[in-house]
Order: sequence, then structure tokens, then C-alpha cells
Amino acid sequence: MKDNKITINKPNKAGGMPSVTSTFKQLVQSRRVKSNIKNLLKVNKAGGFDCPGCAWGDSTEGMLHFCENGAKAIAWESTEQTVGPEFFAKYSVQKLKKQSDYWLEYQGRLTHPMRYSKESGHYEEISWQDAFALIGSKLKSLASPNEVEFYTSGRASNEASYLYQLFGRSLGTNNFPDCSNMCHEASGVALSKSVGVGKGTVVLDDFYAADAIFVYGQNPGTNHPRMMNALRKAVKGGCKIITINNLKEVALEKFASPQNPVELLTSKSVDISHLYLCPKLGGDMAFIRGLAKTIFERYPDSIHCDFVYDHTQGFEDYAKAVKQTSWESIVEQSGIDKQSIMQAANVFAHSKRVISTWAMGLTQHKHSVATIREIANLHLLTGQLGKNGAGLCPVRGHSNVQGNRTMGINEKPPQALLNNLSRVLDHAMPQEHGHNVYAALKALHNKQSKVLICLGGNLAAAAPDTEFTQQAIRAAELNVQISTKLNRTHLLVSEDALILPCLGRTEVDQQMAGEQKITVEDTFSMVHASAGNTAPISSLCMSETAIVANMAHSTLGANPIDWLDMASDYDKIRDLIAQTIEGFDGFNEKLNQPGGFHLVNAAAELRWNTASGKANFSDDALPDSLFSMATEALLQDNKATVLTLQTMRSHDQYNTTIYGMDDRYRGVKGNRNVLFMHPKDGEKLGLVDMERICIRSIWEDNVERQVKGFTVQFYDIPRGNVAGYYPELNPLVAFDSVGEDSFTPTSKSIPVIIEKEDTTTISVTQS
Ligand SMILES: Nc1nc2c(c(=O)[nH]1)N[C@H]1C(S)=C(S)[C@@H](COP(=O)(O)OP(=O)(O)OC[C@H]3O[C@@H](n4cnc5c(=O)[nH]c(N)nc54)[C@H](O)[C@@H]3O)O[C@H]1N2
Ligand SMILES: Nc1nc2c(c(=O)[nH]1)N[C@H]1C(S)=C(S)[C@@H](COP(=O)(O)OP(=O)(O)OC[C@H]3O[C@@H](n4cnc5c(=O)[nH]c(N)nc54)[C@H](O)[C@@H]3O)O[C@H]1N2
Ligand SMILES: [Mo]
Repeated sequence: MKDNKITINKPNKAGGMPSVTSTFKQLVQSRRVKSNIKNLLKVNKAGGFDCPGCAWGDSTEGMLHFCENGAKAIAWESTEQTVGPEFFAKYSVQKLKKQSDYWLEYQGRLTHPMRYSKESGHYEEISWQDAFALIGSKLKSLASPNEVEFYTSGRASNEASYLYQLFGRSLGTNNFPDCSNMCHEASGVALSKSVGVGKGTVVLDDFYAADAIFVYGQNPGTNHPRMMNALRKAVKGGCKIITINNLKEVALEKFASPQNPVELLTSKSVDISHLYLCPKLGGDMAFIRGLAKTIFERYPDSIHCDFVYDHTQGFEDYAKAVKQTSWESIVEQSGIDKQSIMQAANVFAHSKRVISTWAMGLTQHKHSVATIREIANLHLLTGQLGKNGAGLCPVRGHSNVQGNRTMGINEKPPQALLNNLSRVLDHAMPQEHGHNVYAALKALHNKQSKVLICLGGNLAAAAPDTEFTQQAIRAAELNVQISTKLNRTHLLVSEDALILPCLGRTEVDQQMAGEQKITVEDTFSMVHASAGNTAPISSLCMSETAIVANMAHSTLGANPIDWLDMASDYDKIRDLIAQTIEGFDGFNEKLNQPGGFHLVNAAAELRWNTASGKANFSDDALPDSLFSMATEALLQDNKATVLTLQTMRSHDQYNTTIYGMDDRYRGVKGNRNVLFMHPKDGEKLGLVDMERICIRSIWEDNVERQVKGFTVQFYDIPRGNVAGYYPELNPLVAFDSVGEDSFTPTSKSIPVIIEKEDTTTISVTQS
């Protein structure tokens, strides 16, 4: 970005005509307008493909089942531009490193398998056969199977991810770091402890039966736009939405459905939130405790004594913890006044059916597990679980991230899965827990791990502490990337590296037995089929499933299964899934049901898969600090003003994929290097709107972490908090700053110091 001028012009509602205009702009930019319109008509429909955008569930209503940002994801994948051997001959890895992440992905789809040549410094074409032989011989040469890291990003299908975990485990390791570790890990950990299942307990129809929906730390207008249709419909049916968000996100205030002709063509919109509260970053646990305290003090009738007695344990300790938490600490830590908390509690207590939903605003803090357990406590206390229109709903990110976990992409696999795999395949499976993202990057960094294989994603840009992460990836002796587009992770090479180009969701997947469908699981545990309908971008692209099968074959031969045979017909993989994973019996037959089938959720049926056989209350005290004690001590000694930073998504990005430089709903145009700040904090720091700054983070290890070339943007944000975009701000997230019990980077609470930038030494971070 050469010119750092930005214009702020926040719209007064979300959706409506600008969403439609933006969708068509994306289609035109992809240069394959006709086939993309054909794609959009098939998305999220029976016989069509699952939108690679997000994990929100499919509705059967209406003609079109996509949203503006889903259309961007589809158009981005089905671009006409390609990146092949000529491109790599032109650009050395060194040269590519100088380009921005946006530029790298913008070059188009990867079309040929490529191998990095240390001698020439370029990627050069390699045959598939040689690429697989190279992987096989490297993996066989390792001293231990635990020297490989098998990373997964949440787009991989059930079939590909199932074979992938089976490959890793047959080799002898449970090293399965995945994007969940940086995403909803805290939800999985918290819900497993509280209700025995690490998934949400509701289905889409529950949204239409709910009397109140509490939406925490989530920006659905941008990240789950189809959820906005559900919230809109719920409101129209009389449901009260209570939003708890650090920022005023416009879609949660007013939303006009692009699918409703009246709202599309007039200035009409629907007021979404009945109550909109803006806590301090990390203040949600205190807020939720405040809800409980109000219920105990004012609305004891809404405590569901039978539910508590029949289904739970730990009530006394929880009640004691609530009693011991003072109102002063609740108000201070949440940043929300007592009256507003009581108003929200009144809605919770007097609604027959309540759903709580949440996303990254809750999961990326030090005390995320305790916070999410606090939500579960509230639902257990009031019996808001296991009935229509009520329950717990972590809204998942990647379109099949939940399915990946169900398929066994888990460094701490359930014992039942290991036992089933061992029994059915007659092959011992590794019992020792493996590496999550945190442990995997550490192990690569200290050269304990030697090979990194990534089934999708962009680990280099997604993981925290960019410098440490990039050193770790570069240290791998072999870096294997199964991808659709070029990204930063491909460029972190030292010895040997492979780029293996794969098919995307929108493309026809032809195997020996004919055209294949794959399956995915959405945030409501609905499993359904997906089949692409456009011709592959290159005849050399292979399906992810076939790539995994070939890697396994070349490493293990036909042991413990005939991998290539499995990949010739995905029905065979699904038959194996049916034999080894609970809930998938009759998988191939059940798939033919329109809309797919629902996986049983024990907690939703009030069966508790916990050690105690009951749902468990937790009794954590509110955290003393958002940061580690050592960092807190350092902050106390520091004379500078320390602010807390959250890193989030703009309206024009999909995680590390940047579609454009605007953030329409927040009124930002033309720049991603902005820092949202309260004007009073600006005044205190002697900064004016649009001032050029550098941002430095603080962590107990005293390592210097800073980014330059940023611009202050005065904004409606709680004092003491600042916000900016991921992944540009990832260099500030200290590697060891992770959630308790979740190991998720604390990307929503980073202590930072803001300084004016010396304009003579500006180094503008490119966009
Ligand atoms: N178009 C698009 N869709 C996506 C993605 C994308 O990048 N682009 N990413 C996908 C993925 S992988 C995921 S995980 C989801 C992410 O979906 P979101 O969780 O919506 O993603 P973020 O942009 O990180 O938004 C965090 C929201 O939480 C608020 N927040 C931050 N900290 C706090 C806090 O401490 N308390 C409260 N109450 N609020 C807080 C922020 O203001 C912001 O509104 O979206 C998925 N869908
Ligand atoms: N600071 C900060 N950091 C964060 C977050 C945050 O909020 N703040 N959010 C975290 C979250 S929630 C997540 S989920 C992670 C995301 O981490 P990842 O899942 O690793 O990252 P993505 O950006 O989704 O991956 C994009 C790449 O995936 C590849 N790709 C796209 N489609 C396909 C496909 O169909 N198949 C294959 N094989 N490859 C494909 C493309 O090459 C593209 O470059 O980032 C995390 N990092
Ligand atoms: Mo995510």
C-alpha cells in the first residue's frame, strides 16, 4: 500500500444491495463468469457442492443458498489464472518471498507438482510418481514416525482426512496439528469437560424455536453471512438477540436480507439485537458470571432444580464460586455496568428457550476454556439444554473443520477410535498423544521433527509469532504442501520441498470407479455429500484423497489396507469409516437422504459421556489477568500505556487469503494496516486520527516483537482496547502466549504499546 489514506464510512446496515453488487464484482474478477454462476446455483444444494466458505448449516428454504462471502470463496477458487512451471521458472523462491501474501494467491491456481531445487533456488516440475517416491523414501528413512507433522486445514473432506489420519497412525504417530488448535480448540475442551461432547448441541431449526439467542464474540455478517438469515428469521418470529461483542458490528445491529426483495430494493432492514453490549476484551467470563449472579439473587425461580439434581454434579461449588465473585470484579473485568448485565440476565431467565452461540471472540484468550464452561454452567443451571430451541452452539469456522475432528484428526484421539482402527485393520495404532500446532512448531524449530506435510492451509501465515513460526517451517528437511493456491508456507524451504496441486470443491473428481462425491459435517453435525461440477483447472491436479492414498502407498505399500484401491472409489473409504467411527453405520446408504443425516449428539439427548456420567459444573474464579503472571508483572513495571489488542478478520478476506483491501461493514477502504482505537486513548497517547504508528507487543520473554507502517483509526471501541487485522498482526502474538488447556494462541488479547512512527524510517508493510 503506497498511500496510507483511508476513508471511514461505516454503513448503517449490513446486507442488501451492496452485497449483491459485491458478489457480481467477484464473479467478473474471476474471469469465469458463466461457470461461476453455474457454480453458485449448485452450492449447498442436494447434488451440488458444499460451500468452501464456512461451516454454517444448509437451509432448504429459498432459491439460492450462498452468500456474498461464499461467492468470493468460490470465485477465488475457480479463477482462470494459473501458476505452473513457467511461472516458477520466472520467479525464484527468493523473489517470491518479496511479494505480499495477497499477490502470491492472486497469481492463480497451482497446476503442476513442483519440487524445490536448492541448487537453482527455484521450484521445478516433478512427476507425481517421483514426488510420491521422494515422500515415501524420506518417511521410511526417519528414526521415528514421530518426526513427521501431519497438519490439516479444515477444508479437507471426511474421506481425505480419514485416510490422512489412517496414514499417519499406520506409520505410527498421532502428530496431527490442525487449524482447530488455533480456532475452536477451547470450545472442544470446555464442552467435553462440561457436557461430554466437544460439539454444539443444537441444529438449525432450533434457531427458529428459540426465545432468546445470546451471540458472543462473533461477527456473522462477515464470517457466517448465512447465519444472518437465521437470526433475521428468528427476530421476525419474536426471538430476542442479545449481542456481546467488543465492537459494534453493523450486521448485528441492522440487517437487510439480500434474498428478500423488499429489503433488497428498499431501505428496509431488520433490527437484529434487542440488546447490544460491548465488553472489554476477555471480559465475557465476568459478564456471564454476572448473569448467573443475577439469576441466583433475583430470579431463583428460573433455576431448574430437577435438571440440576438429575443431570449434573458440582452445583454446590459452582454456586459458591458465583456467590464469592463480587459485583465490583464483575463490572470491572467485563467493562459492562451492573444494570445492563441484569437486563441481559432478565432476558435469559425469562426466556423458555435460550441458545448461546460463540466464535473467536471467546476462544482466543488465556482463559477461554473457563469462559466457555461458564456458558455451559448457565445452561445447566437453567436446564437450557436438550430441548427444542435451546442449547450450546460454537459456530465453527472452516467448512469441514468439525468433520476433520470426527474423522480422527486429533493429536489426542479418543481411545475408541484407536481400538476400532486396530481391531478392524488388524494393525496396532500408536497410543501416545501427538503434537498440536504449538508442539509441532516447537518440535520443528528444535529439529526434533524433520518433515512437515500440510493438507491445505497456510500455516506460516496462520500461526502466531510469525518469525518463530517461519523459522520452524523453514527448518523442516522436507516441506510438503497439498494446496490449491500459492502461499507463504510454500516459500519457507531449506533442503527439500514439494508443492502438490489439488482439486478444489467446485471441480469434478474423477477416479477409476467414476465421478466421486465427498462428504462434510457442518456446525450442526449434519453430514452431507458434495460433488463439484466444473472441469478441473489442470489435468495434473489430483484429488486430496488420491494424493493422501499415494503418499501412504509409497511409504507403507498395501499395508494395512490397499490405499490405492480405497481411493479408486470413495464408497470404500466410507465403508471403512462406517466400521470404525461411531454414528456412521450405513454411511453410503444414509448419504442418499436429501440434506444428509444428523450425527447423534449425546449431550443433546441428555446422556453424559463424562467420567462422572453427569454434566459437570465448573467453579473457576475469574482470571487475575488476561496475560501470564510474569508478563503482568512486567506490565506493572512499565511506564508506557499498555493497551489490549484483538486481531480479527475484515470483510474481504478468508483467513490468510486476502480478497481485497476494504472492510465495508467497518467503513474502511483501501488499507488493512489500520489500528482501531478509542479517540480518548488516542488523545492520551498524543496521537491524532490517521497518525502513523508502530505497534510493539510485550511478553515475559522480552523478545522484541513489532510491526510498522500502521495507521490509527479512531473508532467506537472500549477504552483500553485496540483492534486490527489478522494475519498482518500475527508477528505480535508471542508463541508461548496460549490458552490454558487449549494451547490456542491468545490472538484476541495481546498487550501492546503504541508509538508514533518516525516518518523518516517508515517501512510500509505491503498489502
Ligand atoms: N468471509 C469469511 N468467512 C469466514 C472466515 C473468514 O476469514 N472470512 N473464517 C472462518 C473461520 S476459520 C472462522 S474460525 C470463523 C471466524 O469467525 P469470527 O469469530 O466471527 O471471526 P473474527 O473476525 O476473528 O471475529 C471475532 C469477533 O469477536 C469480537 N471479539 C473479539 N474479542 C472479543 C472478546 O474478548 N469478547 C467479545 N464478546 N467479543 C470479542 C470481535 O469484535 C469480532 O466481532 O469464520 C469463518 N468464516
Ligand atoms: N492472529 C490471528 N491468527 C489466527 C486467527 C485469528 O483470528 N487471529 N484465526 C485462526 C483460525 S480461526 C484459523 S482456522 C487459522 C486458519 O489457518 P489455515 O486453515 O491454515 O489457513 P487458511 O488461510 O484457511 O488457508 C489458506 C490456504 O489453503 C489452501 N486451500 C484453499 N482451498 C483449499 C482446498 O480445497 N484444498 C487444499 N488442499 N488447500 C486449499 C490455499 O492454498 C490457501 O492459501 O488461522 C488462525 N490464526
Ligand atoms: Mo477457524
